[in-house]
Amino acid sequence: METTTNAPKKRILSCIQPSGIPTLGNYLGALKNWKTLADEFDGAFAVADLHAITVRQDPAQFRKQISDVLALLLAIGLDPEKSILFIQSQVPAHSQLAWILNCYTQFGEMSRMTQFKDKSQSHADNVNVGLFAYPVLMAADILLYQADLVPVGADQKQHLEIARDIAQRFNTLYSPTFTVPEPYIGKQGARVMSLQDPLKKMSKSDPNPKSYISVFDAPDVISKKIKSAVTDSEGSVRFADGKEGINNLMGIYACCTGLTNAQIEADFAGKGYGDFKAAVAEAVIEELRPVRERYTQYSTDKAYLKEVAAQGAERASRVANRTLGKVMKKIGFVLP
Ligand code: AQP
Repeated sequence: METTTNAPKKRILSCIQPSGIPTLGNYLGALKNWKTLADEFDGAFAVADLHAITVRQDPAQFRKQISDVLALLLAIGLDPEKSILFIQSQVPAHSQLAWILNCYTQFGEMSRMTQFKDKSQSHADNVNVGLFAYPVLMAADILLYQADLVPVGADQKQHLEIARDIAQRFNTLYSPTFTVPEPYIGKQGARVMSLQDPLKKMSKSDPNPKSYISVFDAPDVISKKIKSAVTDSEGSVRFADGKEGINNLMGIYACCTGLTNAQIEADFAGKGYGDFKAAVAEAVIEELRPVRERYTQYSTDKAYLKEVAAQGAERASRVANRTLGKVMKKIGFVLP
């Protein structure tokens, strides 16, 4: 007789900061795969606005960015009936658990975080405690939902390690409370580099807008930015050390077209960078076109966005509060 297993799907949690308009880097490196993840797993996807205030944000712009990123999650095809889509600050359990976990995290282990070292250099005028404690808030995000899996890029690996250490520490001190999350290494997303300095990753908070393509950039803006991308003086389209600008454009082109580097090199043999950049621009425009069109629909429907956020916050709170309640009880807090 055939047996069927009804094992529950694993939970996966992924967040994006509304610290600017998401870039082609965020899209190719993360967002493009979220729809597939949502189909395969029990997905929770958050607009991580609490994380974004580690850097100063203009209030009016910040409000718009939060709502735009929520509209973008819908535009990439996430279904709010199926996945939990929410805005982090609308679920108070994140801040509550983060404070508690701060008291179970050592200053020494946090001091080793390389992202803190990097970010405190790039924001030397505002090295706040939040920037330092950022990985603990990220641990709270993950542990509240008992996430089995967290998609992580190279720059977030250290932070996931901390989340695992905190979970194991708490489970050992009290009793099993948190699922210890595993990194999810899925289909390799591209690591997209800055168009102006290809040794740096493309970032939405880069002060130079020519360094990134935003997912909402109009086609002519995309063309202009790619045209002015830094390359080299060799003039041949090939992937090689020392050709970081071209390597980056080849990576972007490969991600949008599905071609391999060898195929790209063959297609552009004997052609100059002008032709190649035009082809890259065309591929990026076509890749982002449907996302931009759907985003335009969702972002103007404020009532719907509000409803999605409210429903998401309610579903997220139900899960998060269950975990928070357990934690508080184990520590010895007097629950209401
Ligand atoms: N350049 C990139 N290439 C590939 N993936 C990238 N991601 C970010 N930049 C690139 C991935 O996007 C997801 C969401 O990132 P985030 O908004 O949470 O934070 P981030 O990594 O700090 O992104 P930014 O754009 O660089 O933001 P700012 O400028 O505010 O620091 C993550 O999965 C990330 O790996």
